[in-house]
Amino acid sequence: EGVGPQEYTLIKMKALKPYPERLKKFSKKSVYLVAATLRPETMYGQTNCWLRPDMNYVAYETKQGEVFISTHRAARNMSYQGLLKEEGKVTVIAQLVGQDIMGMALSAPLTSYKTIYTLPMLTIKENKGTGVVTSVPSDSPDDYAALKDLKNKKEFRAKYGLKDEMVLPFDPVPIIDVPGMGNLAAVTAYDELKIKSQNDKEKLAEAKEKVYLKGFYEGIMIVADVKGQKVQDVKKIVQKKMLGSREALVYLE
Ligand code: A2H
Repeated sequence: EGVGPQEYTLIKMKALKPYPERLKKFSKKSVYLVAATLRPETMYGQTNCWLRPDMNYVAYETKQGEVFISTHRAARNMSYQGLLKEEGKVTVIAQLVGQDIMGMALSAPLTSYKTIYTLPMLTIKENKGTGVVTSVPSDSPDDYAALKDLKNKKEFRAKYGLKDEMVLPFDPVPIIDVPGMGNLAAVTAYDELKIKSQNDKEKLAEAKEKVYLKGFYEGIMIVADVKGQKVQDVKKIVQKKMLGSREALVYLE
C-alpha cells in the first residue's frame, strides 16, 4: 500500500420496501448499504451488491439521520471523517450478519437495472472498505466470477435462500470498450484464462491485473453522457455527479 490514505467513493445503495425482517424496525427511515469503490465511473454497470454471508455488519445513523449498513470498522472510520453524529463514536442500532439481509432489494445510482439484490461473495475481506461491495461484472473479474457461480448452480442459490429472479436476469452491461478486450473485458479475461469460480485465486489475480490496468488506462466509456471519453478522464466527473445528487460520499482509509 502507498503512504497516503486511499480515497474510495462510497456508493449509497438504497434499501427498498418492504425491508427484510431484521430491518423492519427502521421502516420510517431511509436505509442504505454503503459500498466502497475505486471505480466510480463503472457504476453504470452495477448488477448486484455483494455481502459476505458470515461477516458481521452494523447499522448506525449518519449526521443526516439516514441509516447506513457496513462493517463496524468502516463505521468507526466514518465517525472520524465527520460523517456520523459524533466524532469518534458509532452508535450501533442493529447488529447483523450478511445472511440476515441476503436477497434484499436495492436501488443503486446510475445502473440501468431499476432494482438489484444483495448476493453472497465469499472472498470479501473484513479489513478493507465497508465490507459491502458493489458488483460490476463487465469490468471486474471477481464480480463476474462470483455472479457466474450463482448463475451456474441452483444449489448455491438455494443455500443462501435466493430466488432465481434475484440472479438470473442480471447480465454484465457493456459500459467500457477496452482495446483488444472488447466491451466486456472481465468476461473476456475470465473466458481466456478458463477461470472456474470465485475461488480460482491465481487466475483471478492474473485476470484482474490485465483488466484493471488496460481498463483504466486505455478504456473508453460507451454509455450515457460520458460516452466517447477516456475512463481516466471521467472518473472524477462521475464521482462528482453522484456526490452532487447525494448518492455517494468520499471515504478514506
Ligand atoms: B472495485 P483495493 Cl469495476 N473485499 O469496485 C474485497 N473486495 C473489495 C472490498 C472488500 N472488503 N471492498 C472493496 N472491494 C473491491 C468496482 C471495481 C473495483 C471495478 C474494477 C476494479 C475494482 C466494482 N466492484 O477494484 O484493494 C471494490 O471493487 C480494483 C482493485 O482497495 C473496490 O473497487 O485496491 C476494490 O476492491 C478496492 O480494492
